[in-house]
Amino acid sequence: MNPVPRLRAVTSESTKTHCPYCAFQCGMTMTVTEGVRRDTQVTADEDFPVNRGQMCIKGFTSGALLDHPARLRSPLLRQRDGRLAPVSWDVALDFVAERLRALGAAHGPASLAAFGSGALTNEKAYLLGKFVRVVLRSPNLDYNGRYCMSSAAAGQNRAFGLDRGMPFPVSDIAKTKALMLWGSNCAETMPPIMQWIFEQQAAGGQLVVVDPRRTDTARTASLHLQLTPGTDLALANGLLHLAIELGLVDQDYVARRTEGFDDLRRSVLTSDPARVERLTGISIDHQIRAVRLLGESESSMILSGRGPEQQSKGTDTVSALVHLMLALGKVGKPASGYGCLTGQGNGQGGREHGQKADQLPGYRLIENPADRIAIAKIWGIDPDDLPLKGKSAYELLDALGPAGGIRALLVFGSNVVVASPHASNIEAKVRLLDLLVVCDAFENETTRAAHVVLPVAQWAEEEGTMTNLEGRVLLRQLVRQPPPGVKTDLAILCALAKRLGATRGFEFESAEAVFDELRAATAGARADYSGITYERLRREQGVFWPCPGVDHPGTPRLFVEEFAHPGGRARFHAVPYRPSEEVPDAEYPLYFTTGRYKEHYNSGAQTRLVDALVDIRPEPRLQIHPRLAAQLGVVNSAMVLVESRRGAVSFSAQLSTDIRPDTLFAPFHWGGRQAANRLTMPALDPVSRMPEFKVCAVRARATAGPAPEGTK
Ligand SMILES: Nc1nc2c(c(=O)[nH]1)N[C@H]1C(S)=C(S)[C@@H](COP(=O)(O)OP(=O)(O)OC[C@H]3O[C@@H](n4cnc5c(=O)[nH]c(N)nc54)[C@H](O)[C@@H]3O)O[C@H]1N2
Ligand SMILES: Nc1nc2c(c(=O)[nH]1)N[C@H]1C(S)=C(S)[C@@H](COP(=O)(O)OP(=O)(O)OC[C@H]3O[C@@H](n4cnc5c(=O)[nH]c(N)nc54)[C@H](O)[C@@H]3O)O[C@H]1N2
Ligand code: SF4
Ligand SMILES: [Mo]
Repeated sequence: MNPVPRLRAVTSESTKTHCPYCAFQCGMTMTVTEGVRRDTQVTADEDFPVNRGQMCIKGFTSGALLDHPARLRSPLLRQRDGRLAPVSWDVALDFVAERLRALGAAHGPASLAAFGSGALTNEKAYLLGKFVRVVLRSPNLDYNGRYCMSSAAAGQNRAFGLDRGMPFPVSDIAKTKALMLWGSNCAETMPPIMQWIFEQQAAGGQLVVVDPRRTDTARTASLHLQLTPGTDLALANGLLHLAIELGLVDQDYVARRTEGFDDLRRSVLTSDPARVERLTGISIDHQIRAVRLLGESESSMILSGRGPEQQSKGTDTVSALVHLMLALGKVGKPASGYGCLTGQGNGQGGREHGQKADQLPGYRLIENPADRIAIAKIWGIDPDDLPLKGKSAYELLDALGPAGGIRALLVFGSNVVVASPHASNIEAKVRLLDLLVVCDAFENETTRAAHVVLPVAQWAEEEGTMTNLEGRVLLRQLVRQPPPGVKTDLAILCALAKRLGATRGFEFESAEAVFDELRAATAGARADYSGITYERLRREQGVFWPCPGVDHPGTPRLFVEEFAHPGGRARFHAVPYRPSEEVPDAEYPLYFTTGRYKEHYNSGAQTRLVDALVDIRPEPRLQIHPRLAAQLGVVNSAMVLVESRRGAVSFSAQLSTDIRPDTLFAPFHWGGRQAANRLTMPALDPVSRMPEFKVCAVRARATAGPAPEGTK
């Protein structure tokens, strides 16, 4: 397969594309200059209507990844002496195919697994799903979006019958009178979004932020609710209780557009403000102020981030946020409703096209007979040959090795040993595999355990579509040719399929050809892309799905008239409060929570390679309140040993009154002895299977050196 047209040899050429990192998918212009050295400059696209000429420092410095000296330029194969050594593509692919065939024959297809990513284009997510189901015939495919968007997706599906992170465009933010950012630190995690929030404030709008830390985002708010970690569900139910008490419920809307309100109303009777204050630490006054702002403003909006979602009750918490906005009659109204700020570059599209254990393309479900028939027809197979649903991300990784039954794992776009909860467990589990294949542009903590590493093209070196946080499908254009020695993910999947005996279905000339099959596979499905073409995407500034025909304008706003459940009504679902799986006690008396720095991205596999970012943020710091630090005898920059029931990490202390005195915070962008995830908790949400990244119990003490190696 030759997916990329040849680029003219020129000294300097500019191409419009999008950022490699987050779901804001800033439009950017990349200028490649061929001189003595090849240099790639990045500027923000003034015309793209989402970022409007702004970007963050990660996007501006992303060009450094393209010609980076650490870039992989040849497949690597683990040798007898334990080292990874360069080999040819034929040797590497033959080896992988042969091992997959042998392991599948010995242990059955379910022993072969793959792990995908919200960083993958729609085309890659689609083809990975097809490869695992059709070629490997395994149910075990899941992806890092499980760690990211899964609770918001499950909560929205339950209430609305459909999940599109934001059911309205980003520009609606500027028009809402009251905005509540619930557990999102978007000033650091999506900086250009702040222009819409500042516009909203300049027009007299109010901003409320719910976060246990006074973040850069919280600092811009008129009301900051600095709640106890893991108590969001209590607060959300409490606000609904107050809305009922204060007569803020839109009775007419509830009667016309929803069902199940009576049960819900009864379920929040005990969520009275005094109890909620005791659980969350948010005063009754502040509860009343917050709910009045949402209920009495002509338009109001809740946008959630990972704070409330990355909990073992994340689905219920998102449900409670949605309930509140439904009860206030806001969902589907102009500049109003609930939305979630999707995280990864293609966190939205990545969850629609079948790399999730229970899904087929277009939000079809792998255990729904009609969906199986529709997709089997597109793929030219018998529906009975499609596997059933497989294990969720953490459960899949936890099952690696002979005891769990998964013998081979292919990873596309995730640094699983850094990003997973209870990381030392996953570090140990990947070493039990008979075959670990990692496709990446760089080595990272996960490739250290790999038998084979396959070097891939990066975002600017291939075409593909991404779906941003608004549900806007956009085209990443080819900016420059990939360097010699690397292949695209699509080419790797096709080459492996061929070696494993697929005679058809994996012969694509281009990413566009894969997209055309995806369009057909989603026709008539909930996430319908059938009317979106590359040609349109080149002309238009993205197209919002669902888009069921080439003449259809796309759908920027959902739920204006009806919801996606049969009958068109939104559904309430009682979600009583329950505490986090692990809460502080005498032995482990503090909360530990995790999140992000502006300068680093996720596992840090990419941003730790960019000097300009490492200069600003060379290491993770432990955010700690000065009162707690004094109790521990810790001064600023001193080392603190933090221990949970699962592991220990030493961090340099960063004293700050911005955090609650009962809570410690660290970012998860580093691995090994600096990995915050050695401490975190693998308790999973019963519906979404989201891990409890945001809450666990720890103890802390002053220490002289790094934490000891070894796991608990
Ligand atoms: N700079 C940067 N930007 C990114 C990323 C990155 O790694 N770095 N990653 C991208 C991705 S994949 C994602 S998912 C998004 C994430 O974007 P955000 O959701 O903004 O990111 P987080 O920092 O994980 O979490 C947000 C906030 O939740 C708070 N929090 C912790 N515990 C609780 C709690 O119990 N309740 C509440 N209400 N809040 C709590 C934290 O203090 C933190 O400020 O960012 C995207 N953008
Ligand atoms: N404690 C704690 N842990 C967390 C979180 C948290 O808030 N707290 N957040 C969770 C969340 S929201 C997320 S999204 C995960 C993210 O964490 P990870 O799943 O590790 O994701 P990344 O670090 O973004 O990317 C991993 C790799 O993908 C590669 N890559 C990028 N694009 C492509 C591509 O197109 N093809 C291929 N083959 N490779 C590619 C990069 O080079 C990088 O090595 O972490 C989760 N872990
Ligand atoms: S906000 Fe997100 S998309 Fe925009 S430049 Fe930063 S990382 Fe890239
Ligand atoms: Mo994420």
